[in-house]
Amino acid sequence: MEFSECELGDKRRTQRLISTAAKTLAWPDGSSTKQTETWADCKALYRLMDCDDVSFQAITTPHYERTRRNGDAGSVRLILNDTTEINYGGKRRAKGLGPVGRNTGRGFFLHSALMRDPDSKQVIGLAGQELLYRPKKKKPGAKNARRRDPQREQAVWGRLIDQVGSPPPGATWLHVCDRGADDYEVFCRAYRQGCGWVIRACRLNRQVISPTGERITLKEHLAAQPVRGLQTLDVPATAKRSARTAQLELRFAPLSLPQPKVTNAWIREHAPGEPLAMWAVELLEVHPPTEKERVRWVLLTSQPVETVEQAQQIVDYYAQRWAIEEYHKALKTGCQVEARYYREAERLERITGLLSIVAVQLLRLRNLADEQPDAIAADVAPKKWVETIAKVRQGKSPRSPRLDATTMTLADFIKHLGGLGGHLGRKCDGRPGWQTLWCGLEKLLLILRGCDLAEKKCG
Ligand SMILES: [Mn+2]
Repeated sequence: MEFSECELGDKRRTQRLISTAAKTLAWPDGSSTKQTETWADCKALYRLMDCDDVSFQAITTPHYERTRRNGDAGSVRLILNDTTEINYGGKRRAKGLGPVGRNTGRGFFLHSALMRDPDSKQVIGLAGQELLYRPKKKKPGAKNARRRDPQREQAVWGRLIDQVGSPPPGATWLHVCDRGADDYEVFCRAYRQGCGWVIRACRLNRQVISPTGERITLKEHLAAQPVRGLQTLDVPATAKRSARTAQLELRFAPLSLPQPKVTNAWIREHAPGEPLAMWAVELLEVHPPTEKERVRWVLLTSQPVETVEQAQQIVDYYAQRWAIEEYHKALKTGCQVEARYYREAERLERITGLLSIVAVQLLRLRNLADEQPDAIAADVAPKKWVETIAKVRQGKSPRSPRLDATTMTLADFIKHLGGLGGHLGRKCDGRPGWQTLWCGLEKLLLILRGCDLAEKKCG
């Protein structure tokens, strides 16, 4: 279904893409030769990945278009934007790749917009993506000249917002972005598309206009606000610090953002005449262990924030940004996008297009198990999968010795799928990780094929 609307210049190519995607889903972390199984299939896949009509955009656009139709009047959808680097390593000999990492790796960047329903927490799909290369040498010039440059790397945030476009009538789309997107042009582009935003502020010393018309810095404006709430946050341990519970103060205020002094041609032509009205929400840790470790989120949003509940809603929207980091993991760890051995950048781009949509499906399956653990698995996953899991894993779980496909919950289904992939399922093991799940899926599909063959022979 995901690929049937692709315009690749030939119906047979579309068919080939569909069958390739099905095989990739069955073995997401296999290399192309493993996924195709026969030499003829493999050659056909290589030929497909060699076609000029089969571009990254041609493979992925129908999926984006379907995602963008989502959202009834009155509904809210988050569009989580972020960039990840696809790094094939420094030793990779492939034509056309650019520098990534600290200029030691070779590859490209993938900037994605993932749509999510903030209430059901369901990932809907990708609303747009752009693949980009970092120029070999950094352009010389002063900071201001770089800010005027329409080709600067930061411009991708705005371009993707335009690619995603406007929401259906009555629906609210909120672009959720990290500090990389704190740029006047990004706000303007979202505003012009009729979209809202929740963007973490990067520069706290930027000039804003307070409701009384004063020009002050964002930092000063927030410091002048009363504390509106207190909350705690569990900060997990890392290699450098121990875990702690942070005490946070909540502040919020309306403001407007004036056009910056350093502009570019697009801003001069398209920016609204008056300063952009928005709200700021701040979470500030009161007693941090050191100044460097202080938790501080300053979020700029188009949504009115007049009550503590509304402020917490904005914080919750921003916290849902982790889903795009999960998506990147599904793409890299689950689908092994960086372990594809084509020799030309164009071919690597095409396979990345295919895998980026497969990764959405994988992420969706695991999220569903997290959010609706008690849902009946047979309603969501293919019935045959559930029946087979129930048979194969019969008696493997001491607490529920009898497995019944009609009553098996989604949480149990994922647990047993992880079990097939080698997850021990002890309390200390947590939930199965990406790789374990795909191992389990791979085995399950092999079992299903065996069953199919046996049925054909006997029947
Ligand atoms: Mn980022």
